[in-house]
Amino acid sequence: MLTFYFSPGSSSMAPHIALQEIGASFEARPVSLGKKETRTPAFLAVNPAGKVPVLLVDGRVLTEVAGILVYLSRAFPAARLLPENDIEAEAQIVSWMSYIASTIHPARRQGLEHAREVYAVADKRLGKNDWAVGGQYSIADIHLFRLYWRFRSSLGPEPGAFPNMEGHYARMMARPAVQRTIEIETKIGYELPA
Ligand SMILES: N[C@@H](CCC(=O)N[C@@H](CS)C(=O)NCC(=O)O)C(=O)O
Repeated sequence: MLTFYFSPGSSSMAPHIALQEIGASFEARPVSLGKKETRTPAFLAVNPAGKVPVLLVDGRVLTEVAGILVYLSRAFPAARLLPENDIEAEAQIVSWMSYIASTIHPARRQGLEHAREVYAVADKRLGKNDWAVGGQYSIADIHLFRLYWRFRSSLGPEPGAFPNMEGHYARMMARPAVQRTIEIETKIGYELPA
């Protein structure tokens, strides 16, 4: 039994996309950032870090986007969100997700110039490849997409500054799981800081 705590458009959007990709049934627990529900005693009892996403797996707590993505990809191998029997590809996925969590995620808060530098590195690393690792769609793509989706409009001014990230964004937006996630989260309503 999976229980998913999420807030529309936030970090939790990445595992939400993965849940839609694998088609797993789960109990959805929307959390309002606007009402500071991540700071309530009830939520802090679940995740002392006071952050979404949280996935309960038969009541056991799993936090952090990367951890939840790895769990979902391994628990539902038929969705092929992680390459099988390919140590190097798996390590590349961990490498991307470490960079995304530690460097891309906090970048916008550190100023526009810094964010643009960080996305330029991601753009170069992605190169002309359709997907982040080994020519196959994976959890690294989902993680990468969510942050670009969130900050894309604020990275301006020049259009075309991140051509590879833009191509990746378009490929992601074409996926039914991404469209479904956005539709569900839009209906609940975004409460993202400007
Ligand atoms: N390192 C965490 C970051 C999660 C995170 O920053 N969540 C934010 C939303 S994007 C949050 O829940 N903030 C609520 C708060 O700080 O009260 C992860 O990868 O899951």
